[in-house]
Amino acid sequence: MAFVEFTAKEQIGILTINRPNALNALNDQVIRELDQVLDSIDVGTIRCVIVTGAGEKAFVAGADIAQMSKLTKAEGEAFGKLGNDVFRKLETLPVPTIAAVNGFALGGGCELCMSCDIRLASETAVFGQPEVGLGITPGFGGTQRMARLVGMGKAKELIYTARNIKAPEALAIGLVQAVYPAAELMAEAEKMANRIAGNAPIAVRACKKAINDGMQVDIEAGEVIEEKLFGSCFETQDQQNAMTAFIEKRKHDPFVNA
Ligand code: DAK
Repeated sequence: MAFVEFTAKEQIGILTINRPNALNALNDQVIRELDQVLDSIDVGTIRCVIVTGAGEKAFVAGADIAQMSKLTKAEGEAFGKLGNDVFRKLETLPVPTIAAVNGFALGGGCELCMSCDIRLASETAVFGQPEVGLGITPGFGGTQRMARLVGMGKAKELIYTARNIKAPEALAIGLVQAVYPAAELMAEAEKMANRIAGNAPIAVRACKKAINDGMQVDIEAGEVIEEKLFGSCFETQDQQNAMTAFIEKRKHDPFVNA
């Protein structure tokens, strides 16, 4: 792959958007490669994926403006659908995802990190949806996910004004969960990923599905989703292993993802 790298570090996957000369901007090739990499992730082995950008300046500085500038209406819709489908695939990847936001996360870059479960930022990170300053709307789910993450009023303020925000403000509004010095970001992301990977993988995946699916429905329907997933855990070796170990006052055996 030219622009998207995936490396496995035991049970952790690190997915890097690797187009640093264009600040990792998303052209259609990058998005198609991202799609292929997501399809190739073996969730039997990989228990958490970290998404980051190559270089020291940017996570992803947006959709590729040079490529977008020439699109027709039909091509624009097709580009939006391509991005939306791939970002939705990322959002619904069975295993948890952590965005390690190491610099500019603008437009499609902000939308990419919002498609991950958890966002950790470097002190140098900058977030924003600058689209209305370019004569377009956010097109890869920004109008939908921003409002869900930070509330409708703050999302509207940021999207209508096209104002960029730095990491401390992103933390204050709940767009990111933690901010670290740039040199420590990946180590902290890996620490969190390893902690997640140490928990029962089927239960972790069920929690992700319960939260994601539950957010789309009313609370009663959400509770039914939770009940079904909760019940399904009682067919797993990992539940037997952990609860038996608790009762026998010993440490459980490593989880086997079964
Ligand atoms: N696209 C293409 N190239 C980009 C880019 C981008 N988004 N961002 C940066 N680059 C390129 C620059 O052109 C430059 O290339 P060369 O001139 O060296 O060849 C290189 O990366 C380095 O950038 P700068 O020289 O500009 O670096 P600076 O440090 O001076 O500035 C910056 C960094 C992040 C402030 C600046 O690059 C910048 O403002 N970039 C654009 C940020 C932006 O506006 N991003 C949002 C793009 S809009 C939709 C689908 C998708 C979307 C919308 C609708 N539908 C189909 C409905 C999404 C839209 C967006 O993401």
